[in-house]
Amino acid sequence: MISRQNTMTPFTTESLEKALTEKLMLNFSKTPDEATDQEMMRACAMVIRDVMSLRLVGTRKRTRQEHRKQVHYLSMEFLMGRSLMKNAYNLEVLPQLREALSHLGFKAADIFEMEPDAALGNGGLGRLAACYLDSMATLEIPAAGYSICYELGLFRQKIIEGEQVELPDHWKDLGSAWLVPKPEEAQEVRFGGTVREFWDNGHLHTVNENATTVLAVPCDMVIAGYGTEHTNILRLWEPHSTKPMDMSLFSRGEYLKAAEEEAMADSIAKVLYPDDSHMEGKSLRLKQQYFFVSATVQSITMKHLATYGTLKNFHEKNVIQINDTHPALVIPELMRILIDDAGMNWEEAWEITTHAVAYTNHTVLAEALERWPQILMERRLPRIWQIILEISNRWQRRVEEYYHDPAKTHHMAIVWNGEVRMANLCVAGSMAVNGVSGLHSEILRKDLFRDSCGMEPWKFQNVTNGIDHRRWLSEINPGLDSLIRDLTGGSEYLHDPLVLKKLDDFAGDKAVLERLAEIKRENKERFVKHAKWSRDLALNPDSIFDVQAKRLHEYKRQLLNVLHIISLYQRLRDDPNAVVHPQTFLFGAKAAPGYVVAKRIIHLINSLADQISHDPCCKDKLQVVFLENYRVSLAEVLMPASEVSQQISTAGKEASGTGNMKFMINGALTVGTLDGANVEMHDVLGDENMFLFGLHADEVVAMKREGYIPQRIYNENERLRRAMDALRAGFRDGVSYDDLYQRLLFGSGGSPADDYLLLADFQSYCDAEKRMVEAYQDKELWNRMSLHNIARSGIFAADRAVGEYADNIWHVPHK
Ligand code: 26V
Repeated sequence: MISRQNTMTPFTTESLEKALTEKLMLNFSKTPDEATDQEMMRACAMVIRDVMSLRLVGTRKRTRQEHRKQVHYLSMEFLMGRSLMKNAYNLEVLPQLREALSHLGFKAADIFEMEPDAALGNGGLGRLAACYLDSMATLEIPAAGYSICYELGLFRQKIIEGEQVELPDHWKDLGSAWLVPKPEEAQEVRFGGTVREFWDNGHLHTVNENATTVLAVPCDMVIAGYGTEHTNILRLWEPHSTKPMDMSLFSRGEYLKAAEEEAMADSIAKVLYPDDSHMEGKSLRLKQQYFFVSATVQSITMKHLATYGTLKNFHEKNVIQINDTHPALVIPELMRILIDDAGMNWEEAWEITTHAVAYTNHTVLAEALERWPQILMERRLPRIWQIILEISNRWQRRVEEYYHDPAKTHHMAIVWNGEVRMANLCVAGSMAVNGVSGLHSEILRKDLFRDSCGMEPWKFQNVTNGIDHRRWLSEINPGLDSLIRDLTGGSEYLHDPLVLKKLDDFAGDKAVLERLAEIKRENKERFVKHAKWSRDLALNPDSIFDVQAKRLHEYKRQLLNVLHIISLYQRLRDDPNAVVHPQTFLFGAKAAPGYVVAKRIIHLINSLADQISHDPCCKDKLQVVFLENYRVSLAEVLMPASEVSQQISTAGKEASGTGNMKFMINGALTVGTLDGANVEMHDVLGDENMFLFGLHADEVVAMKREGYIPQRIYNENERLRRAMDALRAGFRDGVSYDDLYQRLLFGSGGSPADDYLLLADFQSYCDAEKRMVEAYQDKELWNRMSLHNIARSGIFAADRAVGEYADNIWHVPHK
């Protein structure tokens, strides 16, 4: 353990006012009176950034002087969201900033609202990376994140006539205030060309000739820890063309090459791939991966060489954590540098690589596992392909010698049938492989990687995901934060989230439970206002806020939620005078633009919302709302206002989930299956503090094995049948959802009938929802359950998760 550094508050309200005024003058030639909200937002970013930059110098110096081991976290995605409030919070100047802004005639909330989300990610995997950056800095681990500086972030979603329309997200126009370009640290990345080998002085040399070169320029985003001066960076690589612009002087060959390089540089970081569901062998995505991986490994090895003069101890001073297989090319790229540039032999290079790289798996869905066509690798990355093939051959020999079983050789193969299987490459080339929840890690050991685990069991670990509890509780839910401080005697929980457990002691304290209910009520009202202001939605704060917010994917089963709502609606139609507790079902979800079924489900939710809102029998009883453009900044107002959290994936499919944790820490109760981290939530909460339903993971497997026939359930369950029949008939907008009906009953597009077992879990789900509504009638019971949820959410803090990575995988000290 390292002792905590003393931090000095970098600003008083007065000094902050002065700094902001100066920034406005120097950068925009404006006084505070003349400046727009936008200019003020940028001035704030610059002032805060200056403090963090200064601290970065100190951190870097200490890391170098003390020869500390460094963590390099590689991810194609970092879903950062907004940074201004977060950074001010971490520097502990948020109150001063609010006050200074108010003195200068601005409203802090309006200024924060000006900042665009940096949406450089799709969903859970990208947001996890962002939360971990915060914890790594807070735990004083010398670390850096690496990714691509995409020109366009994840698309903006508009709903037009019920359907999703994707619009470009030009986040950099205003979001670049946080980026510091470092042209002097640029790296060259080579694509294509041919590999030539030659002997010199008894050594075999390999050179990549006639390659297309792209310059990678780092743009660094400074990451401040909370309550520490320790500061890290997120390094986003930006592609540039290497050739000078004077084309007229070039011979024809060079001219064409220059044009090609320019085109490549222009395209490579244009856009984040908005698909997190289906692997596609797109050449541009492979280029993106190699671009940021190669630039990163070159930059890390170069710095290591500058400090130590050798790469022989690289693995002792560096660890490279890869976020899913997307950065898997680090393995052959590091091998290339060690062999081709540093002159090592294969065995030595392999020893170093396999002691430097660690791999986290984030999905077991076959269609999302990366497999690249061999031909693409051969053409685009000829030297890397040679190295992958050699890794594959050596690995295969080891497997054959160990198992003598062709089935296992096949299962564990890296290059097979004209494809490169990236997950197997990662397992072979890493020192550690981890899943992201207990159940998921067990599935990796027993199923996806069973044979690798049989051969190298020591590699396989679990690190259950965690969330940045400072952002997802303290920063966004000030009411709850202050209750926690009152009950736990201070702000200790910010550094030690397990302190939240103390809240359990107040389970019998009516005043506390009532205060908790008031806080939720205020947050609901805040959300109602926000929805009115931003979308002109009219929500009823007296209703239960029942929320499913996550990417749209069939395995997450938004459609199961919809079927249940349809059935509630049908009951109201049958008996318009029924006394029911008013419920508002809120959905937030983006669908991958090419995922047709997911987009149909979004359309369905909107059709149903429209139907219900036009039916007088639902007034003040039932409402369905689709929240357009769900993103980090919307989640920040939604989570504190939520009462019910829908975590209803088919058991065995959701690796962990992290939204589940954000709802829990804000006091929402979960309706969920025993999947992903829900299992561990249930371990700490018990049956009495959540609403479990549905098949367990092993039962799902057994049911599929025995031949699952959804039609039987349809025929036997009248409630289900009526809800499903409504899909065929459609609603008042006249759109039929017969395609979804057919898909559930008979299968479609090559996928089997009801692949995600919605029908099998339908009744059990309805029962759980009923129990939930009953519990809601008993205010005291509900508030007590809510309190227990908050109290026991501490283990789902990212600080705990990052601490486990540091102890068990990275072997680096931390606070
Ligand atoms: C997958 C793919 C597959 C095809 C190529 C493009 C692409 C891009 C992103 C992804 C991400 C899929 C994996 C993922 O997001 N997993 C989620 O990771 C969360 C953090 O560990 C976890 O909580 C979720 O359960 C898991 O679905």
